[in-house]
Amino acid sequence: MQPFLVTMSNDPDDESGTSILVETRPKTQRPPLYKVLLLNDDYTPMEFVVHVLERFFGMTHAQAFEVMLTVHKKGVAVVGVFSHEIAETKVGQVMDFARRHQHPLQCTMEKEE
Ligand code: TYC
Repeated sequence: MQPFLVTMSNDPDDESGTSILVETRPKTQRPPLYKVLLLNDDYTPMEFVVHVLERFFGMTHAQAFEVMLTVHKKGVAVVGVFSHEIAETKVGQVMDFARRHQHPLQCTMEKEE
């Protein structure tokens, strides 16, 4: 909605004096959200990926297995949508965990829309 003009006069044609613009909608916008993506590779064991999805994304074993299979078949899947800070943390946790276990698993983030 358009901001509207408020003047000190009751006459709508009175262009004298001071007026203010009244905002009809707050200017604040929602912070952008980020998709966290898990990428397929040929070497990371399926059980390891399932464990990652349970551990860092709060999925049940059944959910984690289903998402892991989607990544395995399609090459990539969105495993969660978060604020920038949380998405960065999740990506870091997955990448650290995979590296510590010497698996090439890749996790990235991408701005939504
Ligand atoms: N493609 C892997 C395999 O056959 C399994 C896998 C699934 C790896 C998902 C990564 O993000 C991944 N062992």
